[in-house]
Amino acid sequence: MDYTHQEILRQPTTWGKTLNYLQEKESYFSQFLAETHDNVVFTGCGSSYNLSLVASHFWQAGKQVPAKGVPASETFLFPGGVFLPQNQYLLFGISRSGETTETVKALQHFKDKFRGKTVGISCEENSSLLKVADYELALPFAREESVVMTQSFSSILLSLLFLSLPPNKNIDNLSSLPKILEKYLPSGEKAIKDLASNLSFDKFIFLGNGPYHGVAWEGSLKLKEMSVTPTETFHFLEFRHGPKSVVDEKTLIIALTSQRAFSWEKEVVMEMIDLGATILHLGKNSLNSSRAIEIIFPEESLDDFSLPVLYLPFLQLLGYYRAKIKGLNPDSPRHLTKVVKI
Ligand code: F1P
Repeated sequence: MDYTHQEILRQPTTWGKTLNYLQEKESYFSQFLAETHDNVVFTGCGSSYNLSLVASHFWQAGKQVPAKGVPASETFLFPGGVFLPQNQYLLFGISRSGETTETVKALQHFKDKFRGKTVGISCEENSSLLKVADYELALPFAREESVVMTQSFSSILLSLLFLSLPPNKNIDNLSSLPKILEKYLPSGEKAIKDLASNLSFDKFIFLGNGPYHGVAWEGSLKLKEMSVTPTETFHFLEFRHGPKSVVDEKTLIIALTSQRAFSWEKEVVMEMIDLGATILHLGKNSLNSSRAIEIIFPEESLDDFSLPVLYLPFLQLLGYYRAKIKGLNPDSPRHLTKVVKI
């Protein structure tokens, strides 16, 4: 078993370690959460940017504070579109390595030009990012050998979910996740491996709304990075406005449905089935269609706060098995390195 696969399957254990870490550090977190700020920005590169998209949705919805996720390069190339000089910010820099040039530069530039405090989140304790930041979240137990982000991504997301907990939720909403993931991984992995082996698909479309949209982008990036497969990502209803023209019998749509908008999302999926698409559906409720391969999580405790992170390991496995069936090495993705330094 190569290390990318091992690290994907190790996520129930790593999530348990993450949740323990978060409870231990809760008083430290309250320090930066108490910093005066009227806006929150999450930033990173690649998978860490996708993470920023998910985190920003939960933060605004949970904390009722304006929040956005932006690529690190935007914060210093087009700062006027990200920050306002008169506002006070909490800027989260996300980087597994803590050495990605753009992300370190994003925090340095912000500290020079704008008002507020910075929080660095990394798996590397002595990294440049954590040295630049005012506050830090270090997750060394989520380190990985894989070039692409797997357990590091889901562990950092779990941490940001914890920090964004709305008043009506507590860590109990997250503490059941390791056991639930452990329960579904074996059957989910088999379904994903079978589907990934179907070489008739030549188009892969990821659909996700709200907090699932950043997860859709991450699943799309995993498939692209590991298996060198062109992919696209949309919000469900956006897919009707033109992009659906590509749908045919060779199209696989990866539908990450929600609880809140399931009826809207199901309508789009059924339309695409009529156009010939096959569906990989991750959700809480079944589509009840023979054209959908489904991994359903019916647990009462799961909702739109906890389901997005639960979908991740299965999306990672799709990229992993697609790479394997194409004779590629997921541990060494084409053209990629673990860190981009410029
Ligand atoms: C960011 C990143 C990854 C990408 C690849 C290269 O790394 O762009 O998102 O998948 O591994 O590095 P980091 O800033 O999170 O260390």
